[in-house]
Amino acid sequence: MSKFAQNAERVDQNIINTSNQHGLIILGNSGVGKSFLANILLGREAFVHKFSSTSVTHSTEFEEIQIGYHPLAIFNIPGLIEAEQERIDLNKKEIDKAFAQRPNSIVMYVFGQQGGRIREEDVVAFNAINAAYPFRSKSLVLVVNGIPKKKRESDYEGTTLVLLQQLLKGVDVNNRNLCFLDFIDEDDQSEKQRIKEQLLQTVVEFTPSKHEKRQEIEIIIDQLKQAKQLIKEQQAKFEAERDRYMEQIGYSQDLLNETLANQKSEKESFERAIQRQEEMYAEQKRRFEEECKRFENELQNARKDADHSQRLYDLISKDREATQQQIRAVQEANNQLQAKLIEIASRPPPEPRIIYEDDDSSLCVIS
Ligand SMILES: Nc1nc2c(ncn2[C@@H]2O[C@H](COP(=O)(O)OP(=O)(O)OP(=O)(O)O)[C@@H](O)[C@H]2O)c(=O)[nH]1
Ligand SMILES: [Mg+2]
Repeated sequence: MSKFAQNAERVDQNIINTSNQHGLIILGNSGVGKSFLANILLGREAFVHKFSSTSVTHSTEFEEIQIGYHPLAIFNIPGLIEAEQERIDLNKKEIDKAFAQRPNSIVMYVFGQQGGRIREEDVVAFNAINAAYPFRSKSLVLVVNGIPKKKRESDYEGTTLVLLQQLLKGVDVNNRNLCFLDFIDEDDQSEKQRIKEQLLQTVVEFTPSKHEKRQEIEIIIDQLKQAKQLIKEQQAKFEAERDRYMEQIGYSQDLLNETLANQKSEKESFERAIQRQEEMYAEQKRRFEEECKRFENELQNARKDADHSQRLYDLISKDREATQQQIRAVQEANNQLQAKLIEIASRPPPEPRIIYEDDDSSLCVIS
């Protein structure tokens, strides 16, 4: 493909990318509360969620919320790991669909917990999806959902943060992108409002970025046991060496407490979200205009080149015509000469004539 065509394609691509196509892709295993949290963000019961021994969401869907003037698609996607390989493979496809529909997204990965412990399968699924669609720091939010409000240790969050830093490959885990959500009473609207604010205040600090697929999401049921065992061993090692991390845990806990205390009202977080979106669109618009200008310049240059070539072609054509006329004239002259030659060659030889010399009549010359 020519450079010109490539640029034209890039401008086209930008037109697609700069349209208001942003998403919040909520990922995590089955039952961690993805649909429940999506509904809280939407402020209505848009997606089915239930207490169930089998997975609930089986196909990808999304609903849009308006942030300022811009829509954000909130995705409801199946969890990744299930008991049968067939279902896992279907779930992978549904996750692919979400990234295909909104590559420009914020990813929210939800962890469940069992008695406070991070579940191995959640780490395995995280690492598998992250290997397929590398998460970016500026667009990745981590959530630990359903934590009992009262019964946790004072450094539970700090410890979990440091543990996740050990377990999650290739991503930064910090007090800004990690969010702990209480298990709330479903019928208590003020509790739901509190969770919504907490989520929004976290999410607005992040900007959607483009997610490109590097490889297939690799979860193979036969290897799952082994992968989970590895994570279990890492957790046990962390537990055994906990004393080594005490300082880090205390520091992280303080930062998390500070972040929670600093989180502002929903109105302020919405304003912040709008401001972020405006900044993002202004940046995209600027880049798009730059691309258009570059494209326009290239177009003009190509036109100039084409004009120049046309003039050259005209000149050469004219020259060619003059040369052809000359050739025709030379050929004409040549033909005339040939004709003359033939005509001369075909003339009968002249009759021999006898010329007498004046002074001696006995001598003569035959010419
Ligand atoms: N009361 C209450 N229920 C919660 C909370 N978080 C999750 N749940 C419940 O946990 C159950 C599972 O949540 P879902 O939202 O269906 O989980 P999911 O991740 O969408 O699961 P799949 O669709 O199977 O992938 C539902 O009954 C939710 O209502 C919470 O903070 N409080
Ligand atoms: Mg669901």
